[in-house]
Amino acid sequence: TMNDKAIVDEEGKRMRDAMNDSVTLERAGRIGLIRIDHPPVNALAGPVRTGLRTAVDRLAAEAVPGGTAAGGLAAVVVYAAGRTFVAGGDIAEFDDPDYDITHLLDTLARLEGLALPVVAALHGSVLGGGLEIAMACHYRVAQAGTRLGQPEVRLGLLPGAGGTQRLPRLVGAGRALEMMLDGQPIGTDEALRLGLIDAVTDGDPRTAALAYAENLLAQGAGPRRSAERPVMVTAGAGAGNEAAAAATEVADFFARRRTALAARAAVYPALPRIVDAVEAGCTQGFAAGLAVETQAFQACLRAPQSQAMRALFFAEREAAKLPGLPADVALRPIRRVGVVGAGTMGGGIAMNFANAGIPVVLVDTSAEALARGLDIVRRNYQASAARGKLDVAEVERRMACLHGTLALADLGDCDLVIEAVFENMALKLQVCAQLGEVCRPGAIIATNTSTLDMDALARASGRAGDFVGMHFFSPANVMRLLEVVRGAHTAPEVLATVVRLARTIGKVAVVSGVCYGFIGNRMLESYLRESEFLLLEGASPARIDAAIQSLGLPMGPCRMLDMAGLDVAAKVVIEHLKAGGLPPDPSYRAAVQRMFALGRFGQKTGAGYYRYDGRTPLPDPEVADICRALAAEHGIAQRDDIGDDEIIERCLYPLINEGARILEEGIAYRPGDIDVVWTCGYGFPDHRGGPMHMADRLGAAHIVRRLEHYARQRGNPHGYWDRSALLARLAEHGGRLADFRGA
Ligand code: 3H9
Repeated sequence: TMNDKAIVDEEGKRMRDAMNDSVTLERAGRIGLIRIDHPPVNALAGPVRTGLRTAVDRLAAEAVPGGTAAGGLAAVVVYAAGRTFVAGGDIAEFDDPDYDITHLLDTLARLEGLALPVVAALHGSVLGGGLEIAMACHYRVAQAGTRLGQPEVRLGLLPGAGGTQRLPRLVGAGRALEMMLDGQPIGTDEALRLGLIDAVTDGDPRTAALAYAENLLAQGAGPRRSAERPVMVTAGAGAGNEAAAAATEVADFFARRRTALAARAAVYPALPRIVDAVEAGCTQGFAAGLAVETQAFQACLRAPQSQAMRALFFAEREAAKLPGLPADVALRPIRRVGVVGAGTMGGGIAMNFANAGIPVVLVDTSAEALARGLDIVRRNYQASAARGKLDVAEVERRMACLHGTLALADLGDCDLVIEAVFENMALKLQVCAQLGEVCRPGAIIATNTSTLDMDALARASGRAGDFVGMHFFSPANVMRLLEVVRGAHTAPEVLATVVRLARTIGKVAVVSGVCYGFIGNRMLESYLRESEFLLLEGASPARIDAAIQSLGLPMGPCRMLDMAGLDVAAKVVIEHLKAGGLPPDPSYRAAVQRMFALGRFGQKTGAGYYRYDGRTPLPDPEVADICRALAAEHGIAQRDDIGDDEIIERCLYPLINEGARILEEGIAYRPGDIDVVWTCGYGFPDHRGGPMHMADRLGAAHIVRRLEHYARQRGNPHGYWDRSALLARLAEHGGRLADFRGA
């Protein structure tokens, strides 16, 4: 790994010496610097790890406490080039079955073991392995605005480069556990308070760290090793309670943490392992704790949950990449946004932009509707403020971004206008035509429709090139997903602008082609179809929901529709029927339509698939009667042998099958996009990676066999069990959905 890129000054001293392309040794007087440069985020890829190792070896050889005129080094600074310090281990490498963390652990131990003070110069995102390097240094200086954390748990992992040992020794076991269990990074203010960093600088972190090191040398300060500190079990800073806690107290402390995690431990195995590693480090010392960490880290790397979560990490980032887009496409600036319709959806959409400081013009047809909409937004913000999540001044700042008006003409200076009026074709056609008139040339016009023909709306606007779908999910200010719908004529730069804007407002955008329900609701339809057939066949709502929830979804289909409103759900079915989109099957989604007819709208009317005591769903014997009557009407036999497996397979496999069709048809660009839709928009559990990832784990052959089984068992007059060509092909020839790229 060593090469000869040494730069030598007049006196023959090396000033820069490349270990490899990613790590360079520099010197500034008697201070040696390790510079990490591995774009985009300095992740700890192979070359960074080997470069670090060589650099630390070299520094060890040249270390001379106090330095010498001949060039011996007196202190070391570790810093990184580019937009951030090290953002963590290289997640892409974790799939390598030979990935081995022990060399890095050894390098960090030797870095920490240097006989010279070692100062980390931090900026950007000091995450995971990045924070672990920083903690192996003796002192830490961070640029204001730096984020520090151990987010491994979000990838189904635990810190694997000593984090479970050094973090508790720096900030106390209590806060360290919190940071590792929720994965949320902290800012420099808190890091300073906790003793995780020693100084904050507004300037260049390298310069500040050099000055800090000189200062240490002037004071005669030496190494200060995290590993040699005791673990404080009490909360608080390293400067906290120095009295050692009694053994029973310690045992109790960890037992309480374990109990609190018990419910989630089965699906997030990293959680209890974090507690194990910290406890071992606390009771048996650094080396023993590290051994527990290493073993747990390697086990988690191979666990299916982590593989799923890592795949999602990359899928979320890939979703923003638009295939076939010219590299030089110029995005349209979005400085001002218009929203038509101040209802729940419109208000929620407007909030996203106000949160990001983008001015919004909110239009409605009556002063009352407008006032009501703005009032709901204000109360929403005030509720956040009351929970301590928002500054009171920030409430006003955001409200000041919102300008209500009754005149569509006031949208003339907006760069993007989103219509969020009632889901009715005639109304939307009219609004889109008006927007085509009032919007300035070059403005983007978007519709929030979830079911209507977007291309017809685009034509109505007279500006199909400027037209795009922006399908927000309710509540629009909360849900992370934004389906961006690509119409037949949507201009590439319009699509790219909206996808980019989604990121600005904190959404994950997934592009969908035009079809009924787009990616998410189209797949949902087959899931709801089967759950309603199961109701007719005699499975209770509680039974169905429990089976689905056992997969890790927060709610089964019956609870979900009760919350969303069975009236809303039934109207969608009825409209679809009117538009000729349903199969000629009178039993198709008969349950939801009957509930609607009976005035059982769900939670809001106190009864739907369940009856409600406040918000608590209770089984309702009337529902069984209703389903029995419906089954008799439609000649469906009721059974009492419907098990969890059948419920799961019948609800999920048709959904997966529909996802495969969506790929074949080019509606979604990639399988990962579908997984992002389901995890960010529908609560599909991240530890299963989404329906397409889950399908690959089950295997296409298995799914196809089960679809064929149900086709035989249920009959297949309406093609409900027809296999998608893609799944059938994979079942026959092998291969994974994950490798599918483009029809
Ligand atoms: C870990 O550290 C385990 C250790 O304890 C033990 C082992 C050492 N690896 O998000 P962005 C790519 S586990 C590989 O769009 P941003 C990303 O895919 C890790 N690649 O930028 C994208 O690539 P592309 C713990 C990574 O500015 C590009 O960088 N660390 C990694 O919005 C830009 O990413 C984490 O979990 C990585 N670690 O946000 C941090 N990170 O351009 C994960 C990024 O080809 N990363 N990439 O699409 C993040 O949270 C964000 O990326 C970050 C920047 C906040 C850093």
